[in-house]
This record gives sequence, structure tokens and C-alpha cells, in this order.
Amino acid sequence: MADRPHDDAKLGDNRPKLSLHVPEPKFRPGDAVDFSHIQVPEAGAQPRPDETTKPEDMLDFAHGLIRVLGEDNKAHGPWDPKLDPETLRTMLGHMAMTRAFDERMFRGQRQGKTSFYMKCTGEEATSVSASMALAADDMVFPSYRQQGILIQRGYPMIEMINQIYSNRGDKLKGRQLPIMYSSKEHSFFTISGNLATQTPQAVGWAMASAIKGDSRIAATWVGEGSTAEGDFHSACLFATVYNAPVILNVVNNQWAISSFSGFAGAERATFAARGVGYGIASLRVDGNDPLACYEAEQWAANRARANAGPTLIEFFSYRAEGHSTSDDPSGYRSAQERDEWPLGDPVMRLKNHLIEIGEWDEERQEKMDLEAAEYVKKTTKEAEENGILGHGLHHPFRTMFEDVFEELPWHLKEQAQQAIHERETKFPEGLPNGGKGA
Ligand SMILES: Cc1ncc(C[n+]2csc(CCOP(=O)(O)OP(=O)(O)O)c2C)c(N)n1
Repeated sequence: MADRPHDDAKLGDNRPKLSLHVPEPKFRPGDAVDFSHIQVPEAGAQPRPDETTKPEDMLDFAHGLIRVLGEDNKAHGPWDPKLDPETLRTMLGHMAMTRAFDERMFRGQRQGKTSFYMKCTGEEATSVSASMALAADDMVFPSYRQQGILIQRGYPMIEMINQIYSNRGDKLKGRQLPIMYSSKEHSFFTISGNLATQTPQAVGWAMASAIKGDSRIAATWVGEGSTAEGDFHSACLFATVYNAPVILNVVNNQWAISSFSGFAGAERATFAARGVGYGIASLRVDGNDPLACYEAEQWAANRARANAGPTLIEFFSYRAEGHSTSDDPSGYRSAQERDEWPLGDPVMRLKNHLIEIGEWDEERQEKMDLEAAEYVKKTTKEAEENGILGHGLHHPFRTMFEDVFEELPWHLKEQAQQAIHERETKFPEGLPNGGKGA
């Protein structure tokens, strides 16, 4: 108190009282939803600047919304990637497969076959379409919601399911929480549970590629909630300082579990605008428009390959389902939000576009959906032969001590022997559920 200019509380009473702003989402459970405050520009309205344009000449792109597919289901404007119908059907197929996979894995969790699962429903374009614009050996650093990249890159689905079941076929030997995939062969970086850590790692990988004079680029995906992490700042700063050939994809699906995007700063600025202060070219894109997602990623990839620098892309989308199998969104948001979402559903939009241009029909769509569901079912059955949660078919117990370090140190050798001995003493006939002790 002694250091304050006035001890007398009455002095300064004419100043306005300070007040704290605590963000509050517009709609809570039971509320009627009105998304009319969201600005949705006409498809095709945005120009497409050259990939080497200076970031300061691109400020409008951080605040607008790049859109290609219009209400008329036609492709408009300079961001139309003009993909041939075969490629469009492939894109639709990968998105439909991702959705079918999510459906079955979610049910598998409810049936107790796995402990955990996370869907990406409504966000399929942000992974599938975006990764289609990259080369197969460009390195991706995803979050846990880009399973569409693995499907698009042809990663065997049985490996995904083995990992989800932590069974004896699991390439990660049951060490990782379900869905935290890793595939070096598919240039898909090991997923970590710690949010945003992959973003500076992606930048570092891109820097290494540039140091070596390689031609591969890196791309990372992160949720809008995760951009609040300090690591995201580090990623942006290193990317811009070293002109790293990297794409920072921010999937703004409006929610971080039960926290709406306002808590990550959405009330003050777009997430694309976050790149502006770093001098990073930034695009804000309709994340439910598969063609816009593809072309924005292509633009950023061209930019990185031309040594013209990093790009930050905000995919404006909506998390249509719960955060995970452990979440019930009816506890914190209005059930109407999904239906009212002004940008629609990415799978439906691409399907309707293909029908509009005479390259698809409802019958073929039905057949494709059925085939996708059948394929996932068949692959699930195959994976189940390697074991499901709690059935005892998993990697040998001792393997949990391996790979902590490159070489097994003496103290871990001792711990492994002790653990195996204790198990054999306790369960001389093997584990009660039929699993092997060691
Ligand atoms: C460093 C860290 N903090 C908190 C968590 C717990 N957590 C897991 S997912 C999540 C929400 C992330 O939301 P967002 O980044 O928007 O991605 P989304 O789940 O919507 O795809 C949180 C807080 C975590 N895994 N790591």
C-alpha cells in the first residue's frame, strides 16, 4: 500500500472500474442456434495470388475465407484446382472410408474392444484433401484427428486397428494409447498425446530438409485450441526466421473438448491472423470445402518448394461429434449446432459436386458407402484374430522395457527380470485371461 500514490481510497473513485472478460460460447445445451454472425463469402470471390507473394501483401487472406464449392454445387473462381473426375472420386472415396472407419471403431470402443477412440467426423476434408496435395514422401506431423492422412496414403487399415486394439499385431507393441499411430514408411510422424509438440518438430524437420538440400517439405496439423500452447509460438517463430519449407495447418473445429474457440482467442482475431505477426503467409479456408482445402495446401506446398517460405492455413470447420469416446458434448453445447453449421458437410458437398458435373449418382454413392463399411468390417475381423482389449493376445510382457533407450541399460534389465519373475510366481499357470506371463 505504501508504494501506491494515494492511500485514500476515495481518490480515483471517478475512474471506471476494471472488469475482466471471460469468454462465453453463444449457445449452450437447449439453446436455439443462429450462426448468422458467421461471414460466409461467395464461393470463388477470393483472388489467388502468386505463391511467392510477400506475406504483407496477403493480409486479406488471413481474414477472409477461401471457398470454391458454391451453394449450386459448382466449382468457382481461381482457387478451383480443376481436378479430373477420377481424382475427385478418389478423394470422395478416401473421405467416405475415413468416416466408415470412424463409425466402426467408435462402436468397437462401446463394445469394449478398445479403451478409447476419436472420430474426425465433419473434418475429413482437412486431412484427406489437404494431404492429397502433398507428395507421398513429404513428412506430416499430425495431431490425433488426421486419420484421413493414413487412409489417403494407403497405410494398411489392419495396422491401424491392431494399434487401436493394442494386440499382438500392434506395430507399437501396445505402448501407445489407441489412435496414436506412427509410420515411418508413410512419412507419418509418431503422434504424441502432448498437444502442439509436433509443430516445432515439423519446423525442425523442414529446416533439416533445407540444410541437406533435399526437396521434401513438412506439414503439421494442430487444433485451434492447441495453438494456445507455447510450442505453437516457437513453431511460428522458427518457421519464419529460417524460412522453413513447412505448412502449419490449424484445424479450427470451434471446440477444444468443452472449451469453445473463444478461449483460444477466436473472439479477437482469426487463427490465420496469428501468422501475420510472424510474417508468415496465412490463408483462411472453408475447411468443409474439399476443393478449397486441396488447393490451399497445394498453394502452400508450391510456396515451400520454391523456397518462398512457410504458410499458415486455418481450416474453418466444425467438430461434428464428441471430442472422444470419453466425451459427451450434450453437456456443454447445443445439439442444434451440427445441423445449423453454415458450411455443411464435406462429404456431402463433394458428392453433390460430382453429381452436379454428371460424374456421380446416388446409386454409386450408396454402393461406395456399402463397400467401405464392408471393407472396414472385414479388416476389423482380421485384426481381431490378433486380439482385442483384455483378451490376453498382446506383445510379450518383457517388450515394455525395450526401446526406452537405444540399448537396454543394466537397471532396466534388472527391472525386467524382476517383473517377469514376480509374474511367474503369482501366475505359475500363465495369466488368468490366457495371456502369457512373459
Ligand atoms: C499439453 C496438453 N494439455 C492438455 C491436454 C489435454 N487435451 C487433450 S485434447 C485437448 C483439446 C485440444 O483441442 P484442439 O487443439 O482444439 O483440437 P481438437 O481436439 O478439437 O481436434 C486437450 C485439452 C493434452 N493432451 N496435452
